[in-house]
Amino acid sequence: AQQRVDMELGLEQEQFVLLYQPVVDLATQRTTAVEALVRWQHPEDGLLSPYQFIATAEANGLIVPLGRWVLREACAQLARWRRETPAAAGLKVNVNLSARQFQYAGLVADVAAAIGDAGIPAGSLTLEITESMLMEDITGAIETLRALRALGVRLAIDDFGTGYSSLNYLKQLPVDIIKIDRTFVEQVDTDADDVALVDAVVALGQALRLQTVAEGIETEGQWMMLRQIGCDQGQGYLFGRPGDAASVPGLLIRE
Ligand code: G
Ligand code: G
Ligand code: MN
Ligand code: NA
Repeated sequence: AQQRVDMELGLEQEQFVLLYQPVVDLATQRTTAVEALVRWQHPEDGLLSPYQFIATAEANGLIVPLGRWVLREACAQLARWRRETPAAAGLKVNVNLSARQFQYAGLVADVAAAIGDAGIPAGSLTLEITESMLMEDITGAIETLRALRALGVRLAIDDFGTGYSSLNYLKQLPVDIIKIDRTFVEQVDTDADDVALVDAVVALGQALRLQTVAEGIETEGQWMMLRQIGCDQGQGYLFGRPGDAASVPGLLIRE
């Protein structure tokens, strides 16, 4: 209960911040997108990770206003980069949605307003959802995904491989991107089973015309293997840790 009051105050007083982690093209190492990752600069407890407050926000309902803030701030920040940095012209921004936010009836209107108010192209926003969020109510989920896609935003399945989506469902899902969970990437340079698994997911992505993104790349060896497998893009400490908004133009100019 205390965290709810704190969180409402935190939203009012703008205590939440977004960090941005680069998503790179695995062939060229160019940054194509950044994933927005929320933190709470708590007045007493310091910088809190989403693991310390997202579940509570889901439970007490504040995830909807918090998620709306994340969405609006990420879109507004992309607009700032686009105004200030010529190299940001094609940059995309990824925003994570939570389960309750995905089920919220006002989501599509919130997304439309965030894009419209920021004045960014709809195609420069990618929404990340997890398999488990989709599987709870597949018919309703497909409807929401269609409505979001009709706005022109792109959709990614996050943490792919850790949930329980059947191939039959995957085929029906109107999504654009599969993000391969980092548990499969961890040993992809040393474990033949993981190579086979990632290879199969990339082939699946190609068959369904979805882009593939590998998460959690920390070593050159993992990068090289993923490139060889044909994975399109990647994200991880090797390419960049989550950093503040001011760190992003440097990622674009580095090329
Ligand atoms: O950034 P970090 O690795 O600490 O993120 C931890 C978890 O929190 C990840 O699963 C990530 O997807 C999730 N997360 C980060 N930012 C957001 C956000 O803005 N909204 C939601 N729903 N989840 C987020
Ligand atoms: O669930 P989601 O994929 O959105 O989670 C993103 C989380 O993964 C963020 O909290 C981010 O800090 C973390 N992350 C990003 N890159 C790496 C990495 O290379 N290694 C590890 N261990 N975590 C990472
Ligand atoms: Mn994510
Ligand atoms: Na993920």
